[in-house]
Amino acid sequence: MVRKLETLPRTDGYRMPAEFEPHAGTWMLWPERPDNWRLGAKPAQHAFVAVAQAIARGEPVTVGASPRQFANARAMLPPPIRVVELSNNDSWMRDCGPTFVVDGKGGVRAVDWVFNAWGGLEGGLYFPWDQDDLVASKVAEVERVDRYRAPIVLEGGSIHVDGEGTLLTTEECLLNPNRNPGLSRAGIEQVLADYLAIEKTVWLGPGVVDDETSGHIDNLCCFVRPGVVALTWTDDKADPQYDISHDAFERLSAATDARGRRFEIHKLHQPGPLHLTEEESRGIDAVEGTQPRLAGARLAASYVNFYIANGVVAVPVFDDPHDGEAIERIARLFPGRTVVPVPAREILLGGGNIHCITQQQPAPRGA
Ligand code: KQY
Repeated sequence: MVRKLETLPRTDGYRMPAEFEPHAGTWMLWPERPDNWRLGAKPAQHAFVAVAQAIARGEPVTVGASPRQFANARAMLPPPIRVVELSNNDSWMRDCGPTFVVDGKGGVRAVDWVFNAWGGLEGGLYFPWDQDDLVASKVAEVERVDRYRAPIVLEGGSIHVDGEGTLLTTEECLLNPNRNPGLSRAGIEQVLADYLAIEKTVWLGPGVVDDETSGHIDNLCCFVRPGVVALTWTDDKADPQYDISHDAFERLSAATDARGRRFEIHKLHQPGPLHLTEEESRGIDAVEGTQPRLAGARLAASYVNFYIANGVVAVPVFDDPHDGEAIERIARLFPGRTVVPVPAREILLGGGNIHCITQQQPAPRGA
């Protein structure tokens, strides 16, 4: 029986492991909505297949697809990738999927956050989002893991942890009134402590320019290992990203983590800036209630949105002059893993990237 638990993960001995710890597998969702993905989502579907294939080099991958798209997803994805029917409103498993926690004694459980499509009726990206909000509980059922329903709105892309008690996030997102208007900074830190066993939250300010998630941390800065982070960067003073990245650098330089370490910060120069083309914009359906995608809009492109899997790092690339340097730097940061560059512009056009469409399920630890 899969239980919905009323206790707290931390008091039950559970913590959120880091992404770079061993995985049992990766969960994804299949893109289809034509008001977010151009040309009926066909180019995005090919990009998602490439991401799934890159990750499957190192661990099992499961892709959830709606009843309408199940047969197509099954046909397009290689046989080793498991496809399960899973209703959804869109394909951002990082944000609507579960955050898994482990107890070091072989136990794995799921934290199921409230999801409101990045802001609900005040700046959210679509309505309804009811099927997305059920995804975490359905994944927990499929995996037979007990689940905690957390009392706050939170997307997985808005947090990164080092597995040793430190959490990175942004004020732009977690303090945004369209997420948890009744909760103070201290109140949010308490929930992160209770549900993920976090001892120290490190707050950065705004996220990447024009990131429609309200500045998710997973596009700005991530852990490479405890005490070591990668930060998106630009040296162009005329770019609004310049002040954002420099502010993040200063905050990180002044901070210590839960173990008292100072951060080693590695800069990854951003691509572009990249913008939506006229042709790309024309391929996206206009729908009332969904944010329009206008030609010329800046895309929130960042190499930091990579995904760390067993033996593999899947890195978004954009056919951009900065791709090569980003791949080299990330390869140096992960000496024990193969860096797999994945052409990711089609994912970026939907508003996120590789990290946003994946969710790790940790391997049971200490079993
Ligand atoms: O980047 C993400 N974590 C999600 C982006 C959602 C975009 C919805 N159109």
